[in-house]
Amino acid sequence: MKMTKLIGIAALLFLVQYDLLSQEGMKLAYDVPAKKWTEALPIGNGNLGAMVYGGVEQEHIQFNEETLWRGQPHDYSNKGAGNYLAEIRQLLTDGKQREAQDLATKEFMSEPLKQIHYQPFGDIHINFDGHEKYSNYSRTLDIENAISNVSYKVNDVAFEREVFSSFPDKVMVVHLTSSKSKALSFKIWLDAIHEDKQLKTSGKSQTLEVKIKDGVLKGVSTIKVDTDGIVEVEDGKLKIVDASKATIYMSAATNYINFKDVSGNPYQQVSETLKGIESKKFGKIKKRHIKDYQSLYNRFQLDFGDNGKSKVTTNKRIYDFWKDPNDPQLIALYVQYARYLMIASSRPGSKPPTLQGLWNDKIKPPWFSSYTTNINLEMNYWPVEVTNLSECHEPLFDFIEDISKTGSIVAKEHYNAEGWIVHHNVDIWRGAAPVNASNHGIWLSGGAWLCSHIWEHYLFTKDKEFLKENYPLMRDAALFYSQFLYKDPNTGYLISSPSNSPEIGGLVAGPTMDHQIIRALFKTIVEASAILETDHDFSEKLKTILPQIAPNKIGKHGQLQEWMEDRDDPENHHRHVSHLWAVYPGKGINYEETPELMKAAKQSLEYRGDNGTGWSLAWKINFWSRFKDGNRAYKLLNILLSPAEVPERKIRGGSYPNLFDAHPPFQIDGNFGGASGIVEMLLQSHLDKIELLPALPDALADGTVSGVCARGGFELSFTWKNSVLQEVEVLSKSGENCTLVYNNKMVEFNTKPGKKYKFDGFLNKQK
Ligand code: FUC
Repeated sequence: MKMTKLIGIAALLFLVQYDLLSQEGMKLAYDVPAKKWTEALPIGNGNLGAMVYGGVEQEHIQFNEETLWRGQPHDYSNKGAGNYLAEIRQLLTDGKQREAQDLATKEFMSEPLKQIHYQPFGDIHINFDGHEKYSNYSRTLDIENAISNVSYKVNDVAFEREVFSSFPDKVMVVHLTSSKSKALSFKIWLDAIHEDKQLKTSGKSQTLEVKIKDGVLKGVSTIKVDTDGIVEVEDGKLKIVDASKATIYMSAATNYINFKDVSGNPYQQVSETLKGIESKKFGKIKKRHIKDYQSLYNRFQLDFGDNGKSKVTTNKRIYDFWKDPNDPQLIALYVQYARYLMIASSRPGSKPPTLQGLWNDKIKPPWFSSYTTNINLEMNYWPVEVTNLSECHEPLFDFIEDISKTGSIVAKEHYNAEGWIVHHNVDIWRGAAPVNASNHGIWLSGGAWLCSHIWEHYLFTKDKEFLKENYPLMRDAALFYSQFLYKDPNTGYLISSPSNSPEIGGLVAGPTMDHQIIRALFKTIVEASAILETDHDFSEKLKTILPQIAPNKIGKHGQLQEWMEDRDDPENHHRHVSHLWAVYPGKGINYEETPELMKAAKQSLEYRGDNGTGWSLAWKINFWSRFKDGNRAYKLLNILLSPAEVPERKIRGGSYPNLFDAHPPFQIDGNFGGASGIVEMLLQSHLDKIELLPALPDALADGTVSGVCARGGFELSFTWKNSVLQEVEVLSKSGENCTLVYNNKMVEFNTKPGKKYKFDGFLNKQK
């Protein structure tokens, strides 16, 4: 009898948990239309993205297609640069940094020196005459369904708008309805801020063609209206009258095929895409969109509870969070929003998200809206494996493959080496040579860092086929470094020279970061070649090189040295914290194997301070989580989730009203890095075991997470209350041995693929 009662209570608790997990309120919500771009709401299908303003009389939807850039196929390498490598190194060895930098500026940089910009594509404008007086306005981004909604009333008629970008059907969709028949009338047209543009309007569709200044790319986009009303053409615009519903489908394409080929036919692509949906009704397209989106989104759920603030508009929540960081649902929303942005900007077959993701409205966007590899591009992908979006990692692997080709030319021309290398910036033409200026452009660990993503994907999925397929990319990167590393005449160690510690201290010999990353790559090759039973000799060679690489060192301030020399300035609050790479995302410095270095790394982070640009704050959240200081990590989260545009705050970094990360200006990396830092508070698996709640902040004392992934091919669900673990379930996907750790308790067990294992809060096995 008693037993049945207990089971009943357990079932009830289970249901309560599931109620908690239903994720109501996973929405960004506003009670006014967007005035600025950073108030508008992003949608995307990996390739076609837009920002929806939600205006009442005038709707504005600014859109992008990811392959519209300036420039043309171009190899940025500088033929003969390698002839100066030895001299630059010698000048650095002799302490003549200025001369080394000058010579490198003159002879070693890419041709041309600068890369090119990602471009906005166009704008959809919709005018609704007579809607100037309205009530009941609401604007949301529903991130459970990936739909942006607008609703309001004019007199007694309710108007609704849904906007989404469909991955399965490759179109953007705007669906408009009125509650009263024939009450919906509007004008719709395309436009663009490009000088060279043309419009053609006929029947129920309009086509925009844009040609990019300073480049060979052109873009074509078509809107097509499906409505129960009447469609006319007036003043070059489509005019819809007497409708109760209307759906606008939009397709866009360019002539870009790949970084060497621009022979595509965008007219044909656009018309084929629109033909593909001709026989489908809006309802079906919406259903397919939601199903596709949720097949990724629903895999991971996170609940920290809801103290009622989820009912407040998102812009106000951000403001309130600054003053009182007590809004646990906002933290869960932040993580899910990052996953939403990832699904919207990185799908198989698409390009990786740029510095601004898929979204850019400027002809000259900040930092070209390209790919910066000395932190930003990699940070974009930090949450992807752990939050169960493994497939979204694919565009980065395609990117690595491209860059290994251009990078092999650079390896040869600049370093007389085999293999491949990429420096700190890459554009759509896959430039791999050092750009901009020698003091920060010549940075050497880009290739190795990118390769760590291949390895991480393998560790999370245990997909041996994937490893086999991508191993040559990692091996060729390692081959480059095995030939590039240089025996420092001053210390006898192998060092990376010339290079820099990202954006601090100029061109130098032997920045700590490079050595950490190169060491990690070599260790990966040793492990991967053993798993794949290949490349024995190369692996043996790397084993002999590894101990010769300059080690991490502790300096006179108790800090981890950023350079070979003990010259760190404790007053330097620079945004980059590159020498802590081995703490996160690397694992070479950790409490178990290298406690002294961990202490020094923590000291370095203390010196750097708590402020920073958006991505810098996000990185620090991950660091403090690895240092197992959840409350400190939460303090950084408080800064990241505070309003970016309140002058009296006097702090850079924060969030815009649409929850986009502010560098400032907008840069998407902080959204992704912030999300990964939050998950890192709950679970860490970098040391061959799964540690639960390793850095739980007091502010997140109660919660449930499900579908969170760990290295070794595991998926976990667990619950905690009053900061104490209650129960855990582990799904083994590949049958590896599993080690769980919580609060100084450890349990090890064998697993079978597809089986689940349950434990109570003391890690006692449950049936
Ligand atoms: C690096 C950073 C900047 C910015 C830029 C895109 O150069 O130092 O802060 O994020 O990338």
